[in-house]
Amino acid sequence: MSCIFYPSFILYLYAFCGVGTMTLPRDEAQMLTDMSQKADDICNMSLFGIPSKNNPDNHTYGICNLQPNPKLDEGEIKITGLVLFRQSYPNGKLEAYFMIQGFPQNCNQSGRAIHIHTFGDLSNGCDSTGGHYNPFSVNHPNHPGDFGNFEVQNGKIQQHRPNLEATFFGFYSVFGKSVVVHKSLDDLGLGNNEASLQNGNAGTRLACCVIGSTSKTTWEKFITSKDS
Ligand SMILES: [Cu+2]
Ligand SMILES: [Zn+2]
Repeated sequence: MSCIFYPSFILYLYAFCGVGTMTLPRDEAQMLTDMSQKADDICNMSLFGIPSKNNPDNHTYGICNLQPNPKLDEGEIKITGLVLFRQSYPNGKLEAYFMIQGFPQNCNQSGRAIHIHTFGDLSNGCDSTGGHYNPFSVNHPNHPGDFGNFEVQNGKIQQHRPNLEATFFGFYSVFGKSVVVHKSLDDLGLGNNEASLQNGNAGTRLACCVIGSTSKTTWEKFITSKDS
């Protein structure tokens, strides 16, 4: 249930329209379905400023344009890249392509942690993005944006991740939140200390970006048809 108004809308129908006590003809059932989807759309627009689906192919697309953390020391590596997201409305799973560059060419063995953080606030570089987005008050690595570790090859991360737990729809939408790329491996909660259960001891925030909406055209520009 993605909308806080939606349950009251359905309750209204039951209480005042007697919907729960009769079998509806197909046209009226369809009309109710359409109305509830419209209510959900209005809710998403008013709460998050985005349509539930921002493209006619029933998908919502998102983009995050990674920039180096301006708070890093002078000699630190400069990471840039794109994360492209796609999710079908209303029940599809979020998927993402990670296209990130700037790692040393000789670091093929070391993975890097990537997460969704709470705030889309880059006013103090990546340091103002807060901790991991944790709407259900659970331990790391069970946050919806805990993407885990990414293998670096030839200085780059090029990975597709389907079936992500984060979502674009409803109250827990990750639009406007941030993606952070870390310098170290994520210990996935196995570090035997408090920080491990909060952030996986993933270390310095190398790069970050705010997740915004984008078009199918942009998705197709970067993702070839064989990939999608
Ligand atoms: Cu993080
Ligand atoms: Zn986490």
